[in-house]
Amino acid sequence: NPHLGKHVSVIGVPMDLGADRRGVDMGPSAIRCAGLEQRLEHLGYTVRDEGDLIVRRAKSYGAAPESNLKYLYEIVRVNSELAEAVAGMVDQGRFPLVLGGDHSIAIGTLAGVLRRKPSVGVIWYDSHGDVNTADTSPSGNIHGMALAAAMGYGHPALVGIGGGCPSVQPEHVAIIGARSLDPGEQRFLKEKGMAVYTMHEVDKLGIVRVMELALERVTRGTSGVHVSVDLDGLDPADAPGVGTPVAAGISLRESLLAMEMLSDAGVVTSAEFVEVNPALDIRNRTALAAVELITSLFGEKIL
Ligand code: B3U
Ligand code: MN
Ligand code: MN
Repeated sequence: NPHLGKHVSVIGVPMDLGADRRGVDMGPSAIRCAGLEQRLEHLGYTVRDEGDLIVRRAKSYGAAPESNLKYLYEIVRVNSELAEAVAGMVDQGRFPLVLGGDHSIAIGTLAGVLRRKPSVGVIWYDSHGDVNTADTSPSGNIHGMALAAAMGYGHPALVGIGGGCPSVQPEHVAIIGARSLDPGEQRFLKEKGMAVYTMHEVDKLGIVRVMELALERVTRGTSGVHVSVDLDGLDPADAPGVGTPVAAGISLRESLLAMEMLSDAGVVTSAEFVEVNPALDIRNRTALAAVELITSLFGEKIL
């Protein structure tokens, strides 16, 4: 195994404020319960579980009276801690593997990564675009704004997470699996000329061609690639335990192949797996799918 001896740091972020729906805070626990650490160790990695960050999940925390953003300040506080933790892992030469929690934690993960790798590429595997801002969001839920914030757009408190770190550049991003985009998001994605591989492209070109194109996009002019997997990118038949399931998604088989192609490319430097909601799941199926995706991303081969 070419990965033998490599060091992985796992950190859980039991965040549900960005989705404003309970249950997704149990995601890190469910993914650990599905055997993550043992599976990675079996692949030859040295795994350090850094535990979970603390999320103060009381209604009274983190309200932002002057904006429509739900729980803004607590989300900013946790993401700032996450950014510190992730930057520290990169400094120590450890691979940051972040377990969500809702997708708002990508702001902190990317802020931490960007501080050390200012030109990182991003694979955003999701049924949504997550490029709303306070002005376009239909819900006020910050998990639908995470990619925009990481790119420097949105509320200054979100954009400022990580203390003035660089932003993700639009040409360094590939969104894969999109099938639910709000009008403001459609405008944003067109305006910025972003690479969006919707289900139309996945079905028409096939996942292999889509991943080739996406890899080309995220590796040109970048150093390293961050892989952000929202489990709702998968079809709800394979990943039922998510807060906002969207029908007609990417199958688990296609998704495993996508992860294997990312692994084979040898460019991935950090990853996160988010939106697993055990309260909505069927016998931990979605967390088990997440673990299969992770081991594929980390180079597992059947033969
Ligand atoms: N685009 C909608 C819905 C949504 C985004 N991400 C999730 N749901 N998981 C919004 O609220 O921004
Ligand atoms: Mn998402
Ligand atoms: Mn999503």
